[in-house]
Amino acid sequence: MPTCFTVVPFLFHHHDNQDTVCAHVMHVDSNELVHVLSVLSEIAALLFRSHCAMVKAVAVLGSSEGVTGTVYFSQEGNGPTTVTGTLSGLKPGHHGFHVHALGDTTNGCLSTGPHFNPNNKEHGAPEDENRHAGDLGNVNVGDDGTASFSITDSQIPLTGPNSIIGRAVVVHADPDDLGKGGHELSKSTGNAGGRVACGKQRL
Ligand SMILES: [Cu+2]
Ligand SMILES: [Zn+2]
Repeated sequence: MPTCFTVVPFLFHHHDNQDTVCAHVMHVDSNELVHVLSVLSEIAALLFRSHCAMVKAVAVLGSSEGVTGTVYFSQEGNGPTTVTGTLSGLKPGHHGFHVHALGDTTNGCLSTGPHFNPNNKEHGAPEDENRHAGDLGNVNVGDDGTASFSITDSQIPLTGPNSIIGRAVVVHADPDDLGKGGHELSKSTGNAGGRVACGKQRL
């Protein structure tokens, strides 16, 4: 449950106390009442901004292999991040889809580093407890070579110490085995093969 939705009840929870405050303030002149109300509303606005602000980012994917795509990220307050996007120029089937640690594309997608892994976990599926934060599973590409997808994930915030802004999203040549393929690379990369497209998350 995003903090957003708990702030408003929290304010109302204190309503009884505010009534007492207001009743007390009624004995004072109206200018002071206006002042108190404006301070209260400023506090409410501040709480709303810090807990409910919507942050958005976009990654435009580049590729040396003719793959194109755009991926949008949005997060409200401390809630989960929604990832929506479209890709084209891929071979049909599943393709590993991850946030990698770096936004460096000076050597193509190779320089984006390993999967973003701030908690030192093993590679896994998005729903696993033991997973890299950047493990977003697979995108499914249709026979026409395109994919459009919508993913909701709680481990890829757009603010704070584990923010993914400035890092890169990467699409792989092969399916991600989600850590369960028994390959020597399963627990580190999901054995998802080459990096066919990538782009850096920008505000
Ligand atoms: Cu990857
Ligand atoms: Zn991983």
